Amino acid sequence: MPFANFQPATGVLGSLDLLQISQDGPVLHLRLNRPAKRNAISDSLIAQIHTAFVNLPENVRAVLLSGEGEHFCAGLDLSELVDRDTLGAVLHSRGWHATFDAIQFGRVPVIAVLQGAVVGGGLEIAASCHIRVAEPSAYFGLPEGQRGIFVGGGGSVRIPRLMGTARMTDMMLTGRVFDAVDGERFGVVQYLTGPGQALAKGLELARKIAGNAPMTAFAVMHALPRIADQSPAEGLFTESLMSAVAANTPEAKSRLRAFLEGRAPKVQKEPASSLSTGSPA
Ligand code: 1HE
Repeated sequence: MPFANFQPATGVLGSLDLLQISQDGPVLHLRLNRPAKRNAISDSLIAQIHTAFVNLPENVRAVLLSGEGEHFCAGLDLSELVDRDTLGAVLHSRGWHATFDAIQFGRVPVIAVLQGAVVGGGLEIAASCHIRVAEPSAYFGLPEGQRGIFVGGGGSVRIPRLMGTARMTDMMLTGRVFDAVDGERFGVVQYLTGPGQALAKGLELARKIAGNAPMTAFAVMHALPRIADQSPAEGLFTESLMSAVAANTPEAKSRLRAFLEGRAPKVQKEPASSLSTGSPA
């Protein structure tokens, strides 16, 4: 258990043998647990990730997603790819979409903690999370181009929204791999930490996020990306509806009252920290 106080999950979540899941209060830590295969995503692993995200305990408010071992995730388990026919391949890709949608459009924000290889489907799962924290060892690649295949786990939709279509095109055509510093520069990584510090930083962020009003988490996760896909006029209209819904929750009213009565913290600059540089994006 990398964190003191975290208790191993029980029930459905405890039965998933390719994941290690533990929980401390509102924060759930989900680790990909196939380090001998560099956490390559097999059919069983993708199914278990889906099961985990659609069965999060009611009291969970934030999830930390990390990979066991030196690499976050080596992407698709290539040993399972060769025997699939065309329909099987389409259905396989749709299964990945369902799983990564369950992450991106689930109930609670997910923070990915990245180290070593974040490649292929590993970058696709990281892109479906809401915040990415990286160790200096993290590196990013899309070897699909070199393997003669294409992304199939939502990468063509999510990755350009982080780094831009031109950078993704370059990665796929030339096999370009970039490091954690460029990952932050290109908008894939929001926090780049010192060595061995990303999990702690991820946990700190998860605890902060878990303290937010659930409606705010919902609005950020569900309204924000949809508004980004809408025309400006539709986006502004959706924003008005979402902001009215959020402002009318009892929790928003009590938080606003607390500020007006001097009981809530003011907005403050973060203290300079050696642990993290926040990306300007
Ligand atoms: C794997 C996989 C895998 C490792 N599928 N078995 N992804 C890739 O093209 C990345 C392929 N992997 C690598 O380039 C390297 O393994 C790593 C850079 C990630 C790590 O290198 P290293 O030296 O630490 O490990 P290794 O010795 O290469 O691998 C250890 C074992 O993991 C080895 O198995 P073993 O039985 O010989 O010990 C590897 O075969 C196995 N392994 N990666 C299967 N990916 C929905 S579409 C998504 C499309 C994609 O994701 S394409 C990208 C696929």
